[in-house]
Amino acid sequence: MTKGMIQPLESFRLAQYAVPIRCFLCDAENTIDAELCSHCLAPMALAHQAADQDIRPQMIATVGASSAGKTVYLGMLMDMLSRLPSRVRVVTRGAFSITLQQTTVGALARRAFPEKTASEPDRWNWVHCQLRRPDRREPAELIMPDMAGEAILEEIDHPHTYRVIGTFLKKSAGIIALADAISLREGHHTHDYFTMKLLSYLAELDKNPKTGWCQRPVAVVFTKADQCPACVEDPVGFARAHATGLWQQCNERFARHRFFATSVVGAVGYSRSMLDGQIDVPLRVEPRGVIQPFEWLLDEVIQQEQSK
Ligand SMILES: Nc1nc2c(ncn2[C@@H]2O[C@H](COP(=O)(O)OP(=O)(O)OP(=O)(O)O)[C@@H](O)[C@H]2O)c(=O)[nH]1
Ligand SMILES: [Mg+2]
Ligand SMILES: [Zn+2]
Repeated sequence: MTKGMIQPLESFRLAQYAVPIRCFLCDAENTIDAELCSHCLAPMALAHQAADQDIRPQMIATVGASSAGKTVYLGMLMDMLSRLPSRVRVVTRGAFSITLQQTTVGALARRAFPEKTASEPDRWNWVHCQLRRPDRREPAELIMPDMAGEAILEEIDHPHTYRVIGTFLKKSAGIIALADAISLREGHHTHDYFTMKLLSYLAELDKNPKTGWCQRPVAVVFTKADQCPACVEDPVGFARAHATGLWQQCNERFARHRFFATSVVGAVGYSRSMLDGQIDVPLRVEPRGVIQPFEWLLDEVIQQEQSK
């Protein structure tokens, strides 16, 4: 026998679905309880958080081929920024903004590198934070995702495959382009070609001579500098010698660019596993040149914003 019961309809709840929430990135309309944008898969939390702020967040893209070191760099950057209150005070927006830092630092503490980022945008970590610096009155509000290198390449080669990447790159105020210094020094050009493709893509994406990519700041960062001291001593000379195409493209197309070198670990050992073959083991966490590219880019972005 089925027991009779009263089920309230609560049809007033439907009213809130009549008011759409626009995605912060692509402006598509979504329902109030959507976690990810149905059009581009960006987290809808960004739209909710941005709606509560007076300052419009700036977007900064960290890009590079797969294994360039994006996850390790971004995770360490956020960790360092959160520990330097005399230089900058960071307030993260939303609990999800801490996951990247937590995953990276957690892995390094276990003497491992974080896992390769999944290609699916719904599995990426996004950071939304506010930065206050003692020398600046106005805080900066930033959004930075940790995208997968393979997905970025796919979008560059076949635009609109990953709408979230295309839209994000179009709207970004500046870019940190990472390239693996060890691989460049050894004459492998994957990272050189990737960055050249990316810069060509950006230059075509927004050609406006005043607000387009030709005027936006580009920080080219050589990663894994612990294994490549030459790129620390002279990053421009290293670019000219080992990434000539990239160096030329920066000089010809991007008025505001600078070369940097960075490393997160001090030394790397190797172990062998039956399943994965050779595995890199970080022996010492010894960050160098992590904050400088970011600080330069932030200053440039703020300057650009003020000149509008
Ligand atoms: N020697 C050295 N190796 C590093 C450093 N940072 C990263 N690596 C190596 O580079 C690998 C890739 O780093 P990730 O940060 O995962 O690379 P990614 O750019 O996020 O790659 P995708 O997620 O595939 O796009 C790591 O597993 C390490 O082996 C560093 O500072 N020094
Ligand atoms: Mg990654
Ligand atoms: Zn969207």
